[in-house]
Amino acid sequence: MSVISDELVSSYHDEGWVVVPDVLPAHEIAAISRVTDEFVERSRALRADADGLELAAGHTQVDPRLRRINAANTHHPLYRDLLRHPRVLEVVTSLIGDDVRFHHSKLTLKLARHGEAVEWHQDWAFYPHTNDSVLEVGILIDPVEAHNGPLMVVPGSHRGPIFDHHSEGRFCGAVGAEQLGPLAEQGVPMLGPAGSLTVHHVRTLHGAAPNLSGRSRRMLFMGFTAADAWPLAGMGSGSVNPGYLFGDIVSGRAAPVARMEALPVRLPFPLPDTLSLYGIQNTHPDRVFTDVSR
Ligand SMILES: O=C(O)CCC(=O)C(=O)O
Repeated sequence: MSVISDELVSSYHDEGWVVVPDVLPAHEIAAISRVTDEFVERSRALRADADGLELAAGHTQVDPRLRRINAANTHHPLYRDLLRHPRVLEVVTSLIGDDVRFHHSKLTLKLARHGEAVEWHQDWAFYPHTNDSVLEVGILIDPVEAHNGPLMVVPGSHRGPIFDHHSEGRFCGAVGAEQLGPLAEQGVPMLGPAGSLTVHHVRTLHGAAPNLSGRSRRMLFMGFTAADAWPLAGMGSGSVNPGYLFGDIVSGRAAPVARMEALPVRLPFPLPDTLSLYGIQNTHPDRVFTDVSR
């Protein structure tokens, strides 16, 4: 039986997001969970962000607050191997075709009681490509429920405009509350048991409230593009994953041509001087979420 049904494939194309249940078995999730716990243990020794490991405000040796592992695939073979996991790739190829390039990965921990919000944004604002056969997969390491800071999406927004992610001439990687208006209330949470996969389209508007519950919400995100989608400009085109222009084909074949589509594009210039999503978004004066850790 296929990992993703035809109904879910159609739903992804119509709505710009989908949750696929039962993709990874419990023993694989348990192994990912153990490795992730080891990173939290290791972070106790850190006083500041280091080597792609990002710490949240209030981090101490006693109360470690590792919030993100950037370029997770470079940090552990288990994370790396998930890029080519046959069941993950079956989902991805069903949605963007057989020829696929890996774009980036990151693990967000959203630990119990202090997991930070992520402001509403479209990934396309960070890294527009020649076409939008580009998506982000999230592996649920923990069950994601209504109260542990689920990622929310605005259905159908992948067919709409690209919002302005700037304020006062700075790229802030976030859409302000005033610009969002009622859309900020139209987010649908992507919920599911551990081992499920969330998928959102690169143009889908998404964001996440802080995790104020007693349960962590750890997710490993991986971005993939059709092999003929080439980056126009922006973040992640070299700084996050220097090899990806020339390699990282995880399914099928490399495409020596770019497929061009007439799509709305806003460029993330001037590029911010930090790669931290939280750091960039914190510069927006009109944020939607109130975050206890800020
Ligand atoms: O961790 C989350 O809830 C969202 C992360 C996200 O949207 C991003 O890093 O672009």
